[in-house]
Amino acid sequence: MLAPALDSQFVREVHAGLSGFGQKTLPCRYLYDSVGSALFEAITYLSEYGLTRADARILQTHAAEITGSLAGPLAVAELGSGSGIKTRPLLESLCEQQSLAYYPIDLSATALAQCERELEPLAAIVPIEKSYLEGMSEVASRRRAGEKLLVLFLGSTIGNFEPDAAIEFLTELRTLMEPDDGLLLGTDLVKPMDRLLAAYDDPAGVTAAFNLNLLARINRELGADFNLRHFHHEARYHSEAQRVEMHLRSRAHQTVRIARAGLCAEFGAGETILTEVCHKFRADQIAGMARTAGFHLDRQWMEEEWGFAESLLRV
Ligand code: AVJ
Repeated sequence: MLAPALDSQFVREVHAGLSGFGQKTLPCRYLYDSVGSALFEAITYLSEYGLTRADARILQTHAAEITGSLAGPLAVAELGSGSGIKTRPLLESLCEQQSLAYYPIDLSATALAQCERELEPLAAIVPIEKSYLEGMSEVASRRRAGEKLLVLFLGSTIGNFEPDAAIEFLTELRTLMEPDDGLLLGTDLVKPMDRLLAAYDDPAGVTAAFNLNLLARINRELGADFNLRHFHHEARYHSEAQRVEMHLRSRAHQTVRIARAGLCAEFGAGETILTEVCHKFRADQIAGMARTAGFHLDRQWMEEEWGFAESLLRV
């Protein structure tokens, strides 16, 4: 039998999220183990999920303009490095003028390694295997005097935060930046409900597999006995809150044992676990969010076909 290991953060968060009354929930960052990251990568190729391609298209089309608005010696930090493919045009446009330091920050060593392979010759790559804010403190302590910093927060990951938490996060981030530094923030825009639901519940079931893998991961890492066939993926859109929610719905009343968390979690028939929230934005809301967090909106680029905005915020 596996001994409870309540000291690990994963164990603590699974325990907190699945015990007690009220909405059960699991933090969305645990979706991205190696299986989950591969499934997310597959999602980005689905015709129903245009977000990543829209993000990449803006960076591709406007790279010179984006980097041109930050003159002088520059270092680049990226929150959530991913595969690095999207970042390539920005680094290409920057490395023409200077030798460049690039700090990808990610909790996944696999993602960092992939991103290093993808971008190797373009910059001096310093991978940082930490959470976003811890990684950013490290970047702050490593940067050279007189060097400006461009922070990339792409892919609408900011949408995974509750609105208050997003402001809090951006405010924290700003305290780790210096005057004239830039933050390039990618945000998915509000669009018709049917398109959003198709994007988060694709007919091939890739998103369903991505979501269910979270339970498989808990089985693998925490010695749990989730039967994945007893849950199903559900995407909901709340138009007032402007957010998509991903849930895992229990098909029947059941009890699941999570050995390493020392927990037997009970699920009623139809009860759900909330696994991710993805807020969508109106273009005019981004400036307000930036201002509340102590940034100002310098420039904004739109992708109209899917509906995505890239905003350059300045400290
Ligand atoms: C990686 C956070 C941008 O919210 O759209 C994709 C994650 N979840 N399909 C998003 C995701 C389901 C994605 N982000």
